[in-house]
Amino acid sequence: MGTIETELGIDLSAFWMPFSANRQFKRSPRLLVSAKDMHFTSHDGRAVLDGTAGLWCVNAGHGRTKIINAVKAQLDQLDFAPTFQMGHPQAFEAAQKIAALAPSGLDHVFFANSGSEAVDSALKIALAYHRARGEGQRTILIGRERGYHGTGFGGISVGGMTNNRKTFGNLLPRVDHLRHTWDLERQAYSRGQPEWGAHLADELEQRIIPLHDASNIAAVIVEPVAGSTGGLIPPKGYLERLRAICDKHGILLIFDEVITGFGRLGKAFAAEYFGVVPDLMTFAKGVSNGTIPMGGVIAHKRVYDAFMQGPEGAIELFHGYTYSGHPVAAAAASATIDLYREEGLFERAAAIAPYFEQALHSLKGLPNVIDIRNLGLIGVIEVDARPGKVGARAFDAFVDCYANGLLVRPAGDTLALSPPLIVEKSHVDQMVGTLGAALKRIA
Ligand code: PXG
Repeated sequence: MGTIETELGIDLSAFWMPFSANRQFKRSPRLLVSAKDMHFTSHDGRAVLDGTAGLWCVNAGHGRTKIINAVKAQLDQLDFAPTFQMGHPQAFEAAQKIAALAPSGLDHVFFANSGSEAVDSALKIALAYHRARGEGQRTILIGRERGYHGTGFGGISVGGMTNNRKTFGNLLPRVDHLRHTWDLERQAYSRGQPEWGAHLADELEQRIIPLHDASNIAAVIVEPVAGSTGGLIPPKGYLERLRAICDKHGILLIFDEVITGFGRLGKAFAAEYFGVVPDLMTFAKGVSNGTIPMGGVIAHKRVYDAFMQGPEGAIELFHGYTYSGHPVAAAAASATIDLYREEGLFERAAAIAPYFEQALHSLKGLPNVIDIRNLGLIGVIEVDARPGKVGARAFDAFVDCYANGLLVRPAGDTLALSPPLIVEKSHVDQMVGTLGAALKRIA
């Protein structure tokens, strides 16, 4: 194996980086070596404003003492304990706190270690739920175009990102997709939820159900706001309609709240923000402020109760992970949720969201910008693709921003901003200023 040296004296060759252009990166690395509050420090000693909360996860900002101390104390107290037919206090405590944040009725928390595991867990719970109720023929899963549900086989099957699907051959059978909800012509530069598009939910009842028959469909899974494929904001009334159609036909509705959970929209969950309560909800990322991997599924009481049948000594759900409810992750989650509450961070996000919206939309008219969309502390700038080079323009803008002290997240030809909820107006000004200058420079 060849070695790739950096100024830091670190060999970069062994790490096969996820979702990355490995060769390009290793020729021109961007290493982050420390972080505090709103900033990273780069390997060449520069402060880099974190415009993306890491990967949408560091919602309370970096290096938060309360969480760090909880993790340290937990490691001293109990480093690991099984949760299969055993238990430890931290998992129960974290589950209580998470359930308390969720809309009423979503009362039971199943732990995984990532968003991808959370999604696969939710899909399996949906299938097992119908079986437990004597409707085992309900096995069809409905996702949506441009959905991202992580990288497990379940997640990429219900997901609708071409690049995640095309390479791997075997996807889950018996999956179908709703169309996505973005329409440049009718929605461009919408502030918050677009007015147009609620009727797109009717496709479930007008095309999908007539094709497969409702009695065969287990669940519909959507991100309330599609994050990774460029911040697609649900049209007004769309999620409500999906909920109504699912109810009418006995289909479970799953919200993938891996990005929208824990304050991103200024409420604990998007379900609360939109006033639409799903049957199952996934979470990850912000649950532990990105410190220790954790994810999971919050199940409605009626879903959980359907499993709690039969002999009491029987295992109700044959599913779980060695690290489900890991004590250190659970301690991190408990401390994180306490911190969100003590500092009123969800309310803070809601309070600064209008300023963020105003600032983002000031970028309208810059070279190649074709759309700007936002909700809560999610902001997305869409640029026109360079002919024959999809994604190149956004990637160049990302590199330019990084060189100028700002981390943004490119995805296709979009640039996403999703700052920690502690963001101040001055940070918003810096983000928009740096991004605007980058868009001009790389035009
Ligand atoms: N569901 C959703 C909605 C997500 O956004 C996952 C599941 C998978 O989570 P894990 O923890 O397995 O990665 C995600 C992950 C980006 C970006 O830049 C988004 C994610 C991950 C990495 C980058 O948009 N979302």
